[in-house]
Formats: sequence, structure tokens, C-alpha cells
Amino acid sequence: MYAVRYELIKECKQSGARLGRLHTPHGIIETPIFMPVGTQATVKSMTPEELKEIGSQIILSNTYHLYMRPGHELIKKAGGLHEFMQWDKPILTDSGGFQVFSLGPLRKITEEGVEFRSHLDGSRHTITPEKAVEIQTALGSDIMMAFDECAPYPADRDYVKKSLERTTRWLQRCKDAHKNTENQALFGIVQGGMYKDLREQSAREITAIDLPGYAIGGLSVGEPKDIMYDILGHTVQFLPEDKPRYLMGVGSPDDLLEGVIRGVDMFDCVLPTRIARNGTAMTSQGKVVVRNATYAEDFSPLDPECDCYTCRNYTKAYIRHLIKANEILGARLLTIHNLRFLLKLMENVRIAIHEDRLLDFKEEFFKKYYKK
Ligand code: PRF
Ligand code: ZN
Repeated sequence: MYAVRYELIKECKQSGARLGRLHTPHGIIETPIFMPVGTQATVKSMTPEELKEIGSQIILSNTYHLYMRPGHELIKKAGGLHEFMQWDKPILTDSGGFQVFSLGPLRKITEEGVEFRSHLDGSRHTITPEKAVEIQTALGSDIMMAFDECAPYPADRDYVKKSLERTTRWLQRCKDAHKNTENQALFGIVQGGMYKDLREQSAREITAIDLPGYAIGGLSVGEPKDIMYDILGHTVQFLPEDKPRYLMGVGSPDDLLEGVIRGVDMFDCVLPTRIARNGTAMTSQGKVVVRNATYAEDFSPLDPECDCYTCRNYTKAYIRHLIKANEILGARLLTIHNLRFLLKLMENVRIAIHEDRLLDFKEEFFKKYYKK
């Protein structure tokens, strides 16, 4: 009856991390998984073939951006987002809430929804829970996200409580508006800021609404890492074991490992693709700012342990030259590498869970990543 079904394969005896499979209308995803971000119906600079070659199983796209341009009606006419962008594997779409909130003074939140002005032409729009479902239905994503409010950090308790309670009401409205349940799954989003009791309240309210998956929102919004891990660990215990858990907007190597150890199955983040474009590589030996003069005559690959197209063929010196000369190939080569690095990290995480040694894996990984 659900479009998406989670299958828990095993839990790591050493860490408690989960190994699973997510069955979707466009194929099966091995979890834990990192999802590359394709905000505007493209993972910047990457073709679908290249995404597959590095092992991407699912990508994320954004309701807000596609609604503004080219419009969900146009994408529907094209046959849906999969057909439009020629990606035949699973797609998850974020609801637009988070993106609209980051417009700052251009928006106003009411019980009905969020009124805002377009970042493109200043035109006025409103996204409501019903509208977010309508847009995501037209896009045809395998997983659509509920329309939520991500409270800023810091925010006072009263505000966070009101906001999470509104997020619960918005989730019920999303569920009532969502009709295409055979082909598209709706995930609820837990909020509650950095207040443990409010996280519990939100998790209980959100999971009382029966859905095929749940996300943890409102983290990685500027709070210190120890607070994020503490709130995350506290929140996960209130989520059902038989449904996937998605930690939204999180994707540095340490956050992925700490998240998986706390029982998270899905992640997304613009970090690998964004830093790639400004000349930084994530490698097994830590971050490499290939832009730096240190690499001017370094004729070795970005990461000696990486199997990606970039590392098999090009040197740091060449990539540095491309980035400095503002050549688009530089951004492309670094994007391929950074995404492969995180996808490979998650492959290794899944193997380590299978072998009940994820804590050992984490220790070895960080020994190299933070050496010096
Ligand atoms: N809600 C939604 N999308 C998000 C977030 C959220 O809280 C975050 C927070 N890290 C990233 N993306 N809908
Ligand atoms: Zn590489």
C-alpha cells in the first residue's frame, strides 16, 4: 500500500547502526545512504550517467526552486522530473519550506503557509502544505517531504513549541492532500529545536501520523556539533524501528559517521558539491584545498585511495590550474571526486555494519582524516 518500504537487514553489534534496504518505485536503495543534491533538476555539472558511475542510488531535488523555475506544470508536461532530467533512479524532493525560510525578510509565516517573494523576480507566492504536495505530485518524486518549519538557531522555547505544533498540523494537511500514495511516499519531519522535551513532543506527534518514513529537521542550523549529536541521539529513540530515518541537510564525513551510529539511514548535503566548485577536495587524508600554492607542482592524484575518474586520470597540479583559471572542467572533476568520496565512505560504512565493526572503522577513518 505504500510506495516506499524499509527493510531492516541488521544492526551493527558494535555500534547499533542500521543496515537496510529502501524499496521505491524507481529501485532499491542500500542504506545508510548519502544523497547528492540536485537543486535545479541537475546535480551541478554532472550527467545522470556520471552520477550512476560513481554509485549514486538516489538524488535530492527542491520544490521551491523547480516551482519558481521552470514551474511544476512544465515538468509535469515533460512527463515528470525523472523523464525531464533523464534520471531513472529514485528522487527525493524537499518540500520548499526550508528554502523559503532562508529567504529571510522576503517571507511571512502564517497558519495557512508561507508567503514570500521570488528570489528571481520578486513576484509574490504562497506555499501551503497542500501546495507543496501538489507541486511534488506534479514532479513525481519517489519521496516527497512534508511542508515544515525549521526554527532558526538560537530560538526561544515558546517560539519553537508553537512552530513544532504548527509543523504537526501542516503534516496532517500534507497527508490529507496526498493522494498518489501508490507511487509516491510522504515523509514527516520532526522539529523541536535544541530542546529535548520539545524534540520528544514533536517526534511523538509526527510519528502518530502513519507514514512510510520520518526525517529529522532543524539540525545543522548553526548549533555546535556536540549539541547536534546530543539532540539527534535523543530524537532517534522516539522514531519507529521499521521506518527509514532521514537527517536533513547533513553530510560532512564526521556528521555522516556520527549520524549512522545514532541510527540514521539517509543524508543529503550540498557540502561536497559546493566546496568542489570553489576548489576543495574531501579525501581519505582530510580536506585538500587544491587551490593552494602548495599543490602547484603536485603531480599526484587528489586522493591515492580513490577510484574515481578524476583520481584515475588527473593530478592536483592540473586541477589546481583549472580552478585558478576558472575553467568549468575543474569544478566538474572535483564534483565527481567529492561525491565519489562520500558515496564510497557510505559503501564502506555499510560493509563495516555488516561485519559489526563500525566503531573500529570510524576510529581508523578519523585517524587518517584528521592526522597532522
Ligand atoms: N526541513 C526541511 N528541509 C531541510 C531542513 C529542515 O529542517 C534542514 C535542516 N538541516 C535541511 N533541509 N524541509
Ligand atoms: Zn577521486
